[in-house]
Amino acid sequence: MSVRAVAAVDLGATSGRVMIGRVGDGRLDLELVSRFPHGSVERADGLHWDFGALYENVLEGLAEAVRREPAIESIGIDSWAVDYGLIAGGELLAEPFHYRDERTARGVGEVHGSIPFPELYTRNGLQFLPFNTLYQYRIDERVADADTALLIPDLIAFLLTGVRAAERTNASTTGLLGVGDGEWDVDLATRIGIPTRVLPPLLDPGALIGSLRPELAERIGRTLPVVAVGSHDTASAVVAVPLSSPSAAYISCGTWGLVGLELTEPVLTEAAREANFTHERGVDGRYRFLHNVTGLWLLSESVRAWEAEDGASVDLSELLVGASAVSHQVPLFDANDPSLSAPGDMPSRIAALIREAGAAVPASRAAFARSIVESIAAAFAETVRTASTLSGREVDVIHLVGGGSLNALLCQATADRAGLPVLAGPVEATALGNVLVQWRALEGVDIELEELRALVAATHPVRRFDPVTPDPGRMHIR
Ligand code: LFR
Repeated sequence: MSVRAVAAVDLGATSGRVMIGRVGDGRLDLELVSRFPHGSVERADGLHWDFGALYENVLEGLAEAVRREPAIESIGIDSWAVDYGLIAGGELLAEPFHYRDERTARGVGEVHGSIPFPELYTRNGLQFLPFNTLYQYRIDERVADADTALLIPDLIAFLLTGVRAAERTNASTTGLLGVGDGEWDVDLATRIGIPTRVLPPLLDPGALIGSLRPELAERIGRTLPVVAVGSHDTASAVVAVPLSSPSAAYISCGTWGLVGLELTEPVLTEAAREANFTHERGVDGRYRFLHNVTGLWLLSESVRAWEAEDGASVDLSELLVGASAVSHQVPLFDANDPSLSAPGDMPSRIAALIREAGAAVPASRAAFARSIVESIAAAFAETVRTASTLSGREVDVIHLVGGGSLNALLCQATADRAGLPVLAGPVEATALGNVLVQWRALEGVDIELEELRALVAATHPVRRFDPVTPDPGRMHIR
């Protein structure tokens, strides 16, 4: 076995990255090639992604990756879920909408009018999120003009290769895949008025999508294959969770905290529906049985508001040092309150929730940040307990991966509130998962997910946070 190199494009809600991954001979590492900020842009018809800039950054990053490492053998792309671009005659019809655009509420009403949510859940197994793609398609008039709808990683793969395909892990977040068979639910699409011609052929992670179009091969420097990975970022992240026990829970924590378990069978109970637990498709046909908790979004949006107020930058790590030093009790609020979903003045909205609950709003920014971190941790712990009850698995450890794993205050608070050890890292789980699935495809041999995870565990040591018990201060924070 020798070391092989691949390029991973990993697009989060606030920044994108291109990385070189090197795997083989016991080695698994990443080299950051480029990191670029991106986010929402307000247009006349609502909130969008600046897709043109995003795509340009991806191309530049790939060209730089090949310059640095000419031995790169393939490209894999992952991003946030649910959002899409519409194609007609090979052209992108319009800039993709951002899932935080508030227009989707109408789509929810119309879809549930045709298919009540309990029936929908038995078909697609998906938690209710107002931005699930099927609600967006329902009210997007441009769908009628489109011949294909492609989720963001599939859209980029199409622009790179000319091949239209839907990678299955991300396709499951549309709400239009059957939870049991992982195929398009054509009957469901038809009932809610989505033309089935827009649904492209499905591919599994590891499959070849196509080769770079000649003009892009020239720009990037080589003809390379684009390989399907777990193109939903959370699916890639879960590949690289070094699960240390069959009863381990995971939290993939970036903008969102995706909290749950990996299962081989769905849990389509009424209790799971009521708890709003999802069955997103994982790599190798696993189920990501999880619930979305609002994650670092609450902190990043607060920092953005404070920066606007000060007209100067606010250092998040300094803020967290201050938050860790707060020794008095801080109030908790519901991190998943829908009022916190849209971009905007986050501190005011959080303060309104705290006031509504009859508590005093923290006076300093440090105490305010502590309140946010404790509230996220409380939601994480509660969701782990629910996942355990619903699945019948006695969770014994929590793996926390992604950007949140660097936040020691959050990791400790999660351990304390869950009463379980938290194993933090790797921080770049998503890019590692992307790289590992490409590597496995290149090797062309059967390698179990567990072996991939063993390689992560051997190369990326975790940081352990044991619950500090008893912690009366924390237990009584209300
Ligand atoms: C995380 C994530 C979540 C999805 C949300 C919106 O980046 O992909 O899994 O629910 O973004 O797409």
